[in-house]
Amino acid sequence: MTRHVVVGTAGHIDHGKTSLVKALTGIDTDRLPEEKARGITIDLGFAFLEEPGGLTIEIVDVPGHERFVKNMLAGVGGIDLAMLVIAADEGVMPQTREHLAICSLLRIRGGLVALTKTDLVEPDWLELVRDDVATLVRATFLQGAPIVPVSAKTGAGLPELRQALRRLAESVPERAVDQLARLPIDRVFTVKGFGTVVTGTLAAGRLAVDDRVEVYPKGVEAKVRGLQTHGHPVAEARAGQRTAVNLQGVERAALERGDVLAHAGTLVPAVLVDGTLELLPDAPRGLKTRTRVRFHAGTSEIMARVLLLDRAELAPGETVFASFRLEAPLVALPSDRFVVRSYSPIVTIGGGTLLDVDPPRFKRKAPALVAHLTLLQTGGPEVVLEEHVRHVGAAGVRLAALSGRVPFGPERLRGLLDALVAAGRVLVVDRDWFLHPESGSRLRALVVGALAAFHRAQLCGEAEVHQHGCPVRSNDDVRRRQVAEHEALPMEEGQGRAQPAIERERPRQVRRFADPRRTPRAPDVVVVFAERPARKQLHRVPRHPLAQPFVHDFHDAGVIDAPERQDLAAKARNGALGRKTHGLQRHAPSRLRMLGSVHDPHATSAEHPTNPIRADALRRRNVVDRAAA
Ligand SMILES: Nc1nc2c(ncn2[C@@H]2O[C@H](COP(=O)(O)OP(=O)(O)OP(=O)(O)O)[C@@H](O)[C@H]2O)c(=O)[nH]1
Ligand SMILES: [Mg+2]
Repeated sequence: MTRHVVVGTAGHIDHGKTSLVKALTGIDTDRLPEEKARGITIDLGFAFLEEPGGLTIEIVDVPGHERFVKNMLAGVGGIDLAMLVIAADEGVMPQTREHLAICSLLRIRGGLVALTKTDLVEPDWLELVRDDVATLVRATFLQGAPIVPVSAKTGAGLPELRQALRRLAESVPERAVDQLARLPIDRVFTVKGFGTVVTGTLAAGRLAVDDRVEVYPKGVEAKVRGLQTHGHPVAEARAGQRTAVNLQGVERAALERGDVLAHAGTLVPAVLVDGTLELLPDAPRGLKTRTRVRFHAGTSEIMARVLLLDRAELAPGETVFASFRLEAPLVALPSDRFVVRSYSPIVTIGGGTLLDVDPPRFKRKAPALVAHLTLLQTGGPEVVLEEHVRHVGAAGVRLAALSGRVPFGPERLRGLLDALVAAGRVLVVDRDWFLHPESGSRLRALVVGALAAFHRAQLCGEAEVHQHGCPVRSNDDVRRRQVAEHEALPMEEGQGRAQPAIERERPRQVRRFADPRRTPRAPDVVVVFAERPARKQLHRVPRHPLAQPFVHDFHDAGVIDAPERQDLAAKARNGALGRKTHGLQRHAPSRLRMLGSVHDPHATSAEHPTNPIRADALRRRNVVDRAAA
């Protein structure tokens, strides 16, 4: 059995972190010529210790200089344990505190303090510093942790330090390999004859040679040509391992630190994330809503605006729910920790836990959002999952979209979904498309309403119909009969899903939910009508399976699901698609008409800025909303 535990150094500049790592492992982690010349660490360095019993202690050496805290953050994002290095002659200094605060915010589970340079001080001075350190770490994750006096120069205390590290490492629970594989990239370079190589600590899951991978958020796909750990080729890398990945089919220039390597199509880049936010008790001032901050998660640093959900200002020491509007896409999963630094001066002010990544857009002040986040924060896995499905409303959610938004791996997700479906708490629309039962019944009523209104309008006069560009029906009797039958028909039990009776006259509601001019937000479902020549086209359009009964009744109406279009919109936002492929634009408007769009009144998602079906666009394309006409 092999195990990998990652230890990160932390501490003020020149306190002897790099020297200590070298004394422990024999590896000089300062690689850059500039680091050698200046005698300081600028960027991350990596070393390792091999212990008996298959335990490998991976060490990430970070810079102590206050200007390079950004690099330090990229290094400690993936560590299990912290080794806080404090020089005995200088004692506690500013970055000692800042690094300790960062490790606390990241919820590093444990570690130790190495009191270095003991060769420079008298024993009674050492005792004073020891007391100081004990005070410093009181009420932090290092309270009661070993404080080990060492000297990198004389080697005194090194065996004790190594033993303490091993003991701590053995107590670290193993990382989950059944979760989505994720490698936050910390270095990118090229190797002659091999091409592009990225390195990082594999945060979760496993990665194997020949895997199809994707570099997020850029959406660059590649193949794993080779894997190395500690300079040795391996067939598979597991969570916790320092891993170098040789990628086939991607240019070095396309990648950078902060990107995330994972299997293709598994993660969701987000420009909006929700979570908890705690402001450090010693933050210089309160944090006002809409303040611009630096948001650090994994190896990435992204500018963001904080939106406090239930107040205008957060006082030091307080914790709230907050949203972050990011200026570049973030690739993270719920339950990831993050750190927030102020824009200027650049100091660490707080951090928190992600609860929802890429959430459906809410009316921002809705208390529903706080209730939703509370559920995500406190609920068990089943509750969290049901909440995600319920929360998207009538649009439903695809498995692929879910897997990037929940903190459990794909197999667990499948199992939980199966259990929820069996318990009737989630409906399967399609094999991998899910809907909450509450939304299901609302949706059915709304679609029936929109279609019934349309067909009623069809009967009200050929002239008007013609004027609005709808096809003239040759056989009114047939239509009338169809409509009458449809309206009289109590819906049958279809494939295990209860069908409610048809909604009768609800003109106001139909108008409200079907008129895109009044509801600029993206519809949850679009009801379309296909002229005969477009029938084939309609079949190629993803159609909402819940619409099947109506399609059978009317032969010519179908329902396009909005999630498909929103996926496309999301891709377009990330530059992966041209504008032309946006939803309905692909289909000749003269052949495929939108006759209604259905908004779920209970869904809390608010206006969708990338909604491709805007009222003016509809008018320009002469697509008439018949249900509203
Ligand atoms: N006497 C003595 N000097 C030490 C010891 N450890 C480190 N030093 C010296 O302290 C200086 C700084 O050591 P580094 O290991 O580079 O310190 P660092 O914490 O890595 O510094 P940054 O990475 O720049 O934050 C060097 O000149 C080392 O030789 C020690 O145990 N005893
Ligand atoms: Mg150093």
